[in-house]
Amino acid sequence: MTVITHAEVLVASPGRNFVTLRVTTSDGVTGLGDATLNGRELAVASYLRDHLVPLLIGRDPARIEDMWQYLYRGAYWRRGPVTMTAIAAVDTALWDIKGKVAGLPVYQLLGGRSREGVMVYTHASGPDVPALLDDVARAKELGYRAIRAQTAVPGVAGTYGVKKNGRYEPANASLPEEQPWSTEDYLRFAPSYLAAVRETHGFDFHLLHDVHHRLTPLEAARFGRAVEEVDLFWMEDPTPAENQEAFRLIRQHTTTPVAVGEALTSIWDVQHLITEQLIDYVRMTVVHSGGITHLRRIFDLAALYQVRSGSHGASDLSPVSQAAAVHLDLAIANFGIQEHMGYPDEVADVFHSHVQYADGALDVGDVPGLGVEYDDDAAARYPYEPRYLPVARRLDGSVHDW
Ligand code: CS2
Ligand code: MG
Repeated sequence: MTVITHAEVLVASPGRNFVTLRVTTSDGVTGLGDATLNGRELAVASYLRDHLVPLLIGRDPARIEDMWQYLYRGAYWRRGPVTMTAIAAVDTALWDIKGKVAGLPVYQLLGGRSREGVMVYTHASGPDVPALLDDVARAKELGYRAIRAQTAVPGVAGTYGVKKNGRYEPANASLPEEQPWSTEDYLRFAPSYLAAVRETHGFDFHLLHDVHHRLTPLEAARFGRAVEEVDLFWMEDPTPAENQEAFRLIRQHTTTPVAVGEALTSIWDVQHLITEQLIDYVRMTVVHSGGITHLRRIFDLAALYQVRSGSHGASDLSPVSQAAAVHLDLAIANFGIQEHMGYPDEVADVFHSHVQYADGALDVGDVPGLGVEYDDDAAARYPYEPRYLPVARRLDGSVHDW
């Protein structure tokens, strides 16, 4: 019988930190899984190295569902980003192995293509409205059919989602940067710049906006109403998702579609959001939600309620996650949209991926497995460096949700 003979936890920082699990079988087949948890990378590396890798050795790599149940139920302690990211890494690596053994791309194992390519949204941003409008023009020229628009709130230094020197990388400091926040200023300003995007660039593309957990339920309801005329594809994470009742209140006041999920990790975290139809898009990822196996289960539940997928695809999800997401997006019936933020240039030195962008969509080739290889020699040139996400403080100095 083929068994898992070893599993390595690879930590590298090509422009930003990534944790990768590589599982090897007795037949010499390897599979990759992303295990990156932005700003808490080494916690997952330890969970894998110290607790999961010893459990993998000698097990059958073909039993993906059983492995998921074994690692999830076997931990006794349930859910949470560290556990679910570690399980995701194992799960994704086993799908990669299964594809390579079968000689098929992973999307074929998931039921085959439901579509030609995966519609993506990219980020447009700028320090002020004219710069944002130019960036939207740039994205349109690149063929994107869906664009997320963010700009800095005047007087609020360091607003999330805005590029610096041509790139947006939120985990930018060796200790968390503290950024000011003013909900009042944001609420006054944001609807007007989204309207400016429509005035300048029209309605022939999907416009998205990330609220990044900043509002109270009533503020989010007001915001959703204020932007109804700009026809948002979605408003993302309008409130922190721990309080799920909030979305019922938002729904009562606005028809602006709602997307939630990047900080959630399991089907139980979104169960009521989905079954009570409080959201329109479930925005979880392979890496933080227990892998392909578990995210497929979430998307299938969502399909029963006409909730569509909208996978998180920020630069802190490695190209292994990105490839896994695209395979899943290609296969599921209720695909909505996939985020495509892009990576620092160095990332391609370490991860050789077959995911390709063309005409507003991502696709994978017909390479068996996920279609990503890891370059150890290149990775050795990029050692881990501590990097943290920022922390937000209101103008009176108290901590806010970042
Ligand atoms: C953002 C992310 O892509 C998004 O929608 O919310 O950039 C998020 O801030 C990071 O993934 C956090 O690690
Ligand atoms: Mg977001």
